[in-house]
Amino acid sequence: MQPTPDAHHHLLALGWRDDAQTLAALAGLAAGRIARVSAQHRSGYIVATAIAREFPVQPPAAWTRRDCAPERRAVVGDWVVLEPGRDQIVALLPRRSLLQRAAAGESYRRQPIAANVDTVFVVSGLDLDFNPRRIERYLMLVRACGAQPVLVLTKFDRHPDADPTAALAGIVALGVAIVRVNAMDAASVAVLHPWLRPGCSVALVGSSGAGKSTLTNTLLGVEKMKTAAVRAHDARGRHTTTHRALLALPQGGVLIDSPGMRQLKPTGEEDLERSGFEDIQALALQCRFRDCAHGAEPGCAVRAALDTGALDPARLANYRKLGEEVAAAAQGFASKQTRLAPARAGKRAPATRRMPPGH
Ligand SMILES: Nc1nc2c(ncn2[C@@H]2O[C@H](COP(=O)(O)OP(=O)(O)OP(=O)(O)O)[C@@H](O)[C@H]2O)c(=O)[nH]1
Ligand SMILES: [Mg+2]
Ligand SMILES: [Zn+2]
Repeated sequence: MQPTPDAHHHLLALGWRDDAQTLAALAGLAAGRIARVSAQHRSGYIVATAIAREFPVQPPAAWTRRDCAPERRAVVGDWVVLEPGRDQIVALLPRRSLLQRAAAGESYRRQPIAANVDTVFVVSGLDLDFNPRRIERYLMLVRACGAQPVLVLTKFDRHPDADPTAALAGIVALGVAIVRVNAMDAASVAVLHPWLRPGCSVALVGSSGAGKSTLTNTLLGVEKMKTAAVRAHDARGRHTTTHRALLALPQGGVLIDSPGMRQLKPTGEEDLERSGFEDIQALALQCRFRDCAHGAEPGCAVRAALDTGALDPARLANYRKLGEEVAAAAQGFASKQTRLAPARAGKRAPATRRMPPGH
């Protein structure tokens, strides 16, 4: 069964995609039973459907169990199926992408950030927030989920002479779109409209104070999200946004605003071949020895690029550091799986009524 044209139109406004997978999921379901998660709270979710504005719903009991993997629960951006006539989620629809990081600490837990996003705006101020190494880290996580990264550099009005192309040479070479904007000015942020067409979902990530909510409000045309000035001496934000929120834009497309991130750890699932360091990988292929460690070996193309200034040593160091973090995380998750496996097969963890933290 296809949704009625009107319901279909509303689903599109919520970012619905007519690919074969989602259409198959729709088969036999009334449009009112398909909902998109727009917010997550301790006590449950807020969803929107094609026929109703936002309302709260409860997760299935299975999601509230302690041993339920975080990626099996819905996050903002997920499409879910509701039980007819009840404010209850019964199922999670297949995702086309899941942006995630590892939770802070040594627990090796994945922390989903947003589901079904096509594009991620990596938002960074051109002020003291600007940090190419952190931007590289964001790019790696965005590319790992298959979404397209766009680097949005805010506060261009305050730093009109800032030209980050040299500092971001490696990223520029990858063909990642980089835009400089005044996030408070609608004309300036209009450059982002191509990524915000109907059916497109865009998540905003970046440190606190980068201007994610300011940008969200300007694109929405209303002051929906709270914003706050950054600290004068170091341009740090005050963690003004505390919950992720999915907002439908008047011209189509949806935005997911999120709290500023303090720490961005890889999950171990990142593909280093596609992590945004292809320039270094291409150089390494030209080294005389296939297992070149780019140390004292003769014929090392990576070292030659460092010598001519074509490659920034800080970028190379970050590539190595991130590679080590990905490997350590992959190992950590794997050994946790082996530790958990016998326990899982045995008795079930007790059910808890509250949603565990994860937003
Ligand atoms: N002049 C200027 N100010 C900006 C720009 N973008 C953001 N700001 C200001 O920067 C401050 C922080 O902006 P927010 O939008 O609250 O930042 P955020 O990224 O949402 O921060 P968190 O919610 O804490 O993660 C506010 O005072 C904004 O007015 C910009 O492009 N130009
Ligand atoms: Mg904010
Ligand atoms: Zn080498």
